Amino acid sequence: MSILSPENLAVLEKQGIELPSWAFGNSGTRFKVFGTPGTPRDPWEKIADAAQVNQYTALAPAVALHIPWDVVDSYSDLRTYAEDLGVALGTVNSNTFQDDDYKFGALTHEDAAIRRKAIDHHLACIDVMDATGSRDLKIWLAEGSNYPGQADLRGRQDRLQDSLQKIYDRLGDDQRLVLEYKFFEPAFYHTDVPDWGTSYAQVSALGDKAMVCLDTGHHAPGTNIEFIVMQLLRLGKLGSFDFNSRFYADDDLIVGAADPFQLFRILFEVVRGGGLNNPDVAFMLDQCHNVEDKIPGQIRSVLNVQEMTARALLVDREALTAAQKSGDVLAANAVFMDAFYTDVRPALAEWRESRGLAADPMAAYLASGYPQKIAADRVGGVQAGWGA
Ligand code: AOS
Ligand code: ZN
Ligand code: ZN
Repeated sequence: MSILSPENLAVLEKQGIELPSWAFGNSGTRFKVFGTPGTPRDPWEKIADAAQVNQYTALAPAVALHIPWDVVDSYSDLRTYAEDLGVALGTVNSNTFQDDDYKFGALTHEDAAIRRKAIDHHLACIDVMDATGSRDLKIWLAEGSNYPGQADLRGRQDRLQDSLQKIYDRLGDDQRLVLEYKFFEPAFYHTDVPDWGTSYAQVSALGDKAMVCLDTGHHAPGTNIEFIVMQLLRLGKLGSFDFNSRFYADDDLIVGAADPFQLFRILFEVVRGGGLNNPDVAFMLDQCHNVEDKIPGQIRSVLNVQEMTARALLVDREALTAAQKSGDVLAANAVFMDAFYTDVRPALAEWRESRGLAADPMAAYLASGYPQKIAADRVGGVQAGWGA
C-alpha cells in the first residue's frame, strides 16, 4: 500500500506549476554568463523546452512570458504553438527595469510623461494577455532609492497607487494584476514595494482583481515566510508564488534546494489555508539556471515542489490539532516533523508509472535524445534577460 492515500494522489494529480520562460535562456551573475549547449534562440524554443518539462513530469502545464524578452509578431500563433505542445501561455511579466528613462522610477517617477510611458507598457502587456489568453499580469518594480533623502517616499506611494489604478482599469473581467514585493535590489535604501504589507495595501485599494505575489527569495534572512503565506491566504489576497531558493540574496536557485524544510512549511500553510489547486493562487517558478542545464533544472524544481506538497499532505491534521489544543508542544512538533521526514519519492515514482509516466522523469528526459538534438540544432542561444 502506498503511503500516499488515493485522496492525496487525487490532489497531487491536479497540481500545476508555471515555468518562467527566462529559466530556459542563459543567465548568470554580473561576473559571467555561462552558455549551455542547446539554449533557446527565441520564445518558440523556450516554450518547446518548457513543454519537455511537462511531458516528463505532468506538473508544468503553463509557461510565463516576459515582455519584452518574449516579444513575437503573433501572440495568437505563439498560443497555438504552445497549446499544440500541451502547454498554455501563463502569466505575463512586465519590465520597467531596463530602460534609461526609469533610472529614478517608472510607475512612481516624478515626471508624469515617464509614468505614462511605464503605464502604457503595462497596457501593452494586457494586449498581449488578450491574445495569449493569459489571466495574470505580474508586476515587479525595480523602483526605489539608494540614499536617505534622495526620494519622497510618501509621494512615490501616492503616484504608484495612481499608476496602478490606471493599469487595473484596463484589465478584462477575467484578468488579474499581481504585485510582487521585494525589500532590496536594484535600489538598496528603500524600494517602493518592499513587503507584503505594502503590496497588500496597494492591491486592496485597487479591488478584487488585484492580488499579492510572494517571491520566496524576496525576504530578509530569518523571515517567517509561511506566516506571510498564512496571512495572505487568510485575507484572500495571495495571488501567486514565485518559487525559488536563496542562500544569501535574490539567488533564484532551484526551489527546495537551499531549505527543503522551509518549502515544506510553506506548503503546509498552503494546504491548510486552502491554497493548493486553488485557481486564485498561481504556483510559479522564478528561477535562473546559471551553471546547471536548464531543462533538468526545471524538472528538478517541479519535482521538489511535488515532493514537499506530498509531505505536507501527510501531516496528520487531526493529531496535530489535538496536540495543539492540549498544549502538547512536543507532540505537535513530532506530528509535523514525522511528515517532513517521510521519504515520498518511491511512492511518487510508483504512482507516476501507474499513470504512464516515467518513474524517474530526469532519467527519462536525459535518455530521450532531446538534449543532444537541441545542442546540435541551436547555435547562439539567447541570454535570459538579466543583465542583457
Ligand atoms: C525580481 O527580482 C523578481 O523576482 C521578478 O519576479 C522577476 O524575476 C522578473 O520580473 C522577471 O520577469
Ligand atoms: Zn519574482
Ligand atoms: Zn526576484
